Amino acid sequence: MFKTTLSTISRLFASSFDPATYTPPQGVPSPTEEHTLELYKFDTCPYCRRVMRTLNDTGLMHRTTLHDVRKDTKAMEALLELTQNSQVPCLVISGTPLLESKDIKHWLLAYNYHHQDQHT
Ligand SMILES: N[C@@H](CCC(=O)N[C@@H](CS)C(=O)NCC(=O)O)C(=O)O
Repeated sequence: MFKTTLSTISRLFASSFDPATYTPPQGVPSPTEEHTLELYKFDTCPYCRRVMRTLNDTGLMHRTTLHDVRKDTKAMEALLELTQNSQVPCLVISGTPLLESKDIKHWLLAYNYHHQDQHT
């Protein structure tokens, strides 16, 4: 019932996105399972801020490890190793990188939908 209501609200306020029927891009872990979450970002990046807002809104922030690629050279090296690219934001889901803020946001909303009882 609660999930149905949430799904309806999110459909109304987040255009056509529905966390209940979301399927991740190929090779990206399913949000229905438990995962470790890491976010590579930097503070003035607007796309990173969008993802940070989603982490805050969903309550997932406290269980996400943040890496600032502008403050931590080791973090930038790790990002380059993972993606062969310096693009942020990059969400690393149990070791698998996901780029593009919109895709990251959708994955997080779906993850929150399936795990909200565990982290609130
Ligand atoms: N379409 C991407 C854009 C991300 C983007 O442009 N990020 C910039 C920082 S604001 C970046 O990482 N630039 C460095 C690079 O691409 O190597 C998204 O929505 O995530």
